[in-house]
Amino acid sequence: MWLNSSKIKDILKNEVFYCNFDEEDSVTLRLRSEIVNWLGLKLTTKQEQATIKLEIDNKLDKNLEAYQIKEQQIRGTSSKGVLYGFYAYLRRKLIKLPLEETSAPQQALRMINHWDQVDGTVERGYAGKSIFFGRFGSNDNTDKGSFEVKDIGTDIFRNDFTRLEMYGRFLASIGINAISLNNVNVRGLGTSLIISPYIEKVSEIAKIFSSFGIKTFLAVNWSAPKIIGKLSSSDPLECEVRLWWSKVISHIYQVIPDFGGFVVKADSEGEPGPYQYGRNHAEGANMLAEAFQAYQGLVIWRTFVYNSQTDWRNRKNDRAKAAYENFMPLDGKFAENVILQIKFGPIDFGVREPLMPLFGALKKTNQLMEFQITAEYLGQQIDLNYSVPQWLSMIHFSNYGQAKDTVRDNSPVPSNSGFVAINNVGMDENWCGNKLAQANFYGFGRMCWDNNLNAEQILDEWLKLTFSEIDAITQKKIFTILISSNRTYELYNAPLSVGSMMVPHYHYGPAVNGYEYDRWGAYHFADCNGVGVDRTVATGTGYTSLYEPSIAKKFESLEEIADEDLLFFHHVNYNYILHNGKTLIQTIYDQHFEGVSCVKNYIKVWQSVSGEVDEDTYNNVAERLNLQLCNAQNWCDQVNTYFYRMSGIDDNQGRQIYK
Ligand code: GCV
Repeated sequence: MWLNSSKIKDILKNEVFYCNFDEEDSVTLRLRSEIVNWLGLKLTTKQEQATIKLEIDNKLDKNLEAYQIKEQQIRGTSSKGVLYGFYAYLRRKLIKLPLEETSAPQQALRMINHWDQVDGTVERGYAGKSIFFGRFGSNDNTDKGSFEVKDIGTDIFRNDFTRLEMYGRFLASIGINAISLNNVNVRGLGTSLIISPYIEKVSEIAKIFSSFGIKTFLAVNWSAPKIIGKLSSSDPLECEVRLWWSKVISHIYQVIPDFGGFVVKADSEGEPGPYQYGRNHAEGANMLAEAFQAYQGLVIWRTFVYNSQTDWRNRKNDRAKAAYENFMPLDGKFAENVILQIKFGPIDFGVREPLMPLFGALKKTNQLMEFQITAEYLGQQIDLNYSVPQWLSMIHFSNYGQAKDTVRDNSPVPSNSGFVAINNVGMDENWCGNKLAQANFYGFGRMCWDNNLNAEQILDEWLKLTFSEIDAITQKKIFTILISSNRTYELYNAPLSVGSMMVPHYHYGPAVNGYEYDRWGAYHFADCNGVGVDRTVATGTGYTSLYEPSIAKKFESLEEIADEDLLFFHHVNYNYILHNGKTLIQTIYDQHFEGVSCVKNYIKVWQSVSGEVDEDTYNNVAERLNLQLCNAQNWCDQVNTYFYRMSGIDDNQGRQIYK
């Protein structure tokens, strides 16, 4: 990963650190341990012997997480600020930037979610087994497409605290300050993580993260009162249900005094929720919030609520509208310690989706914007996909103001707002399955801290830190591949934002009609004349009206909409001429052939770095690039053949389409 301790040790071997902390807490102890134990460097108690001084200065900034680096001095508003300053200092040293920086995070909550399950599997995980759960030593990737959790009957925790300490360090070094450990689909034994004897074990993990300035959260099953409390109901307005939750929460705080709170997926994809009792989501969330109030705990409530029993026959049904329709009427009704966790797009982390219209529209509700680092729909860490450019385009999209600001400014308690992402790590040797997928993990943290960094800067930093031993030309080659990889993936995937043409459930590889007649609400409506989802007010589902009028007008109008957003909003004929001057069908063909040729080019470029990067990395990426080429070719062939058969229109360049 990006923190090479032997390299850092080498650069700093002549330095002597001095820590001036009036009060010691777990973070200051961690800082000392990072210097002495992790890096093996010198720490003195005598100021005059020091060459680098670490100190807390509570007047430094309004923001408690801020830091300042000035030559050989690292100051923070709090111990957490010093910790962030310390890692920033290492970063600047490693990539040879001037030792001058004053910085504070732009998003208050910078959170990682895990979809890890107590049997050691990871839902949508592509880097081996869970780092938290499962038996020690088991290192195979069990993602075979079945997400049933099996009770394993013995200790459900992996107890690999060395790895967790490393993980805490990676997280803190990019500014992450909150983490949830378990899958939001909380099943089987996972439901009991919030009670003894499991919560005591969670506390051991939480202690490690606390020392890195990170609060631990757990995902909960809404029906826990029935399932583990053995009550007859989980109705949020029932006294005995409220009492049950408050007892559970009070016990959690006895065991983990700085526990962060709960993450809740309710009434979503078969998970239980307040709708079962005729209650709305504010009533559900506020009931938990009340129990958390005394402890400053948070309820992070997901808005991924849609009808997963959609009737595909009715073209007015529109899953894209679901979160807005469920949550917009509740704006202002949530307690101050409730935060809505909202996916960045209206469907599900597709390679091209517009910004979810709740951003900018919600004015009185705390918000977190949700991203997916684990590449479920983006090539599953087999295909290269540096996704930071896509994420940045979301946070800078303006619907009543840029999303990065509206998330904070429209949250009544700005400290209860920010960004969150499902991470891509597991027990694999290089943490992410594909070494180059580490760039997304790094990039997410950096984007949360500084919203104004661009994708190139972040990638450049990551490359310089991770591949410090290789020359600038080789670094540039890897840079060129990665910076274009999100666009390349888009080129050979479902065309022009229409989405959802992948193998159902598994979500890797093409299946053009895989979801077309299914219940999940993700359709492309291709016929012999054209393709795309009509979401206009004039003739379609009316989804465009959910945006600010000027944006709505752009999406509604064929003249104004950008080509790449076209099929998300409009159903158009194959002969329709796009802004690029070509017909829709020709654009589909061209993009798919181009996508394949980009991957072929990546393979050539990668071959040219052989001998420059270490052998493990070389082989790891080479193997995956070959798989990516098969995938890209498969997408190209299936999509082009499908649309040729639908339209009967030839490619104007006579390339191979299987007829
Ligand atoms: C954890 C998608 C994924 C599911 C995931 C869900 C969610 O539907 O395919 O695996 O469930 O999103 O975000 O809750």
